[in-house]
Amino acid sequence: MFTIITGAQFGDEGKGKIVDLLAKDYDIVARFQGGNNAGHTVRVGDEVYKLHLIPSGILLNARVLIGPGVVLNPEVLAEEIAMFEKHGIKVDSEKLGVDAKTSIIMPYHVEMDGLREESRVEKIGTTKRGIGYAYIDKVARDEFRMAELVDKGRFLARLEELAPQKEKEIAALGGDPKIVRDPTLVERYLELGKQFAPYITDVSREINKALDEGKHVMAEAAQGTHLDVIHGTQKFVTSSSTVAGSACANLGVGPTRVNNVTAIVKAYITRVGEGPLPTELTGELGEKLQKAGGEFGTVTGRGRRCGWFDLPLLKKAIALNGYTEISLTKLDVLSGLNPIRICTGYTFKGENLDYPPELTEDLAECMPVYEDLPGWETDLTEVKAFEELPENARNYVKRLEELMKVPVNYISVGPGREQTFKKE
Ligand code: 2SA
Ligand code: GDP
Ligand code: MG
Repeated sequence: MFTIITGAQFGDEGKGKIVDLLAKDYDIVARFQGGNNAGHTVRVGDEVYKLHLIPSGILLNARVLIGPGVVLNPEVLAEEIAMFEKHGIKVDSEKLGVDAKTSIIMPYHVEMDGLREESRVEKIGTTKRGIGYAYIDKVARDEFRMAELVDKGRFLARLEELAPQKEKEIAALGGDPKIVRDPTLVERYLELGKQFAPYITDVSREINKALDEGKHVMAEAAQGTHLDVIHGTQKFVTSSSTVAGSACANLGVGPTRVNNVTAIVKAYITRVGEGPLPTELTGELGEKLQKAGGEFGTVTGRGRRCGWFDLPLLKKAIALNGYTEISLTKLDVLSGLNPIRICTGYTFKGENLDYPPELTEDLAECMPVYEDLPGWETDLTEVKAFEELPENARNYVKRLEELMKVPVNYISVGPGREQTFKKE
């Protein structure tokens, strides 16, 4: 069985939590794109794990894989492994595999991301983790791959080949070209390479073999559908493809093998960084949602912008991903709000739209049209079954389901593993 899980909005829908919850039924969980711009939070009891690279299936028995479409900062991977070992969770090569072709984020990529973002008049609001520049080098065929990181001879030869060009690029952005061949950084990367050598694997081969043997494999996306580099709200997007089809291409698994495509959908919407968000709530209500939902970037700590549920954007996400089921998260955060609004369409240049316009600049001009539903006061965080929800909360979920036309399987009412139940 092959399941792909993606975020249906702008990221931070609670992918980490749901992947952790579902991972008990999977033999392999694999990350297929992005890098340490991602922050996936898994809470188990009193422990909170913020994962950037290692898939959120790590806490259960699944083997976890980092695919060749990921951009990997080796220092961050080392920190993550050390963090788990401190918690008594061994992350050896039995548990974790990294593809030989995974692209490496170099210190100069991080530097270039920061310099470019600073110099932009109209910012994107990147996480400044070097993601875009690592992907530029991948596409330009100027990247370091994992196979080079773990082999001193190959690494130094590649550095020799690439350094002159990289030095020019950094200087052009106003940075110090010395970072490219900085001996301390080079030494550190070689050390990390040595540490990671045992983890090298062929992710496509492993997954296809597991599927042939009837095992269960899950692909875990990072960021969200509307941050997709091809289909998202350019230029306010990340540099990888975040939609379900990308899991097949990036992991090297044919589309004929996919069984389920699960959406993680927040009961409202958030966005971190710049770019249009038609239902954005500024002022007191927005702050209230931000506070109640703990809506602060898992990587950067930036406040996330909050808004009402946006159906047109969700319809597009359903089209782009072909979802078979939806896990609805953070329903608890809406307690105490009355009414609760659902954006069912937009007005744009005097017309009514029920689907987002294709261009970002047009989306930025869309005004939401709302349907109001009565709210509820009750705290939902202890609720254990759909029937236990207050009637208005049940009606909100049923109405969303009716509008989305995709069944809701799980409902999440808190960050903990146990704060989840099936809708049935
Ligand atoms: P980048 O760094 O090049 O990928 O930034 C480009 C845009 O993508 C957005 N982006 C994200 N949006 C939501 N969550 C992300 N992860 C972190 C989290 C974000 C954080 O889990 O909270 O801590 O700030 C993420 N990563 C990238 C980014 O905001 C830009 O709009
Ligand atoms: P991801 O990037 O999609 O994995 O999401 P993040 O971890 O960046 O952000 C989601 C945040 O919401 C985390 O702090 C989670 O612990 C928390 N969370 C997840 N599901 C729920 C929920 O149902 N209710 C509440 N209140 N918090 C949740
Ligand atoms: Mg996140």
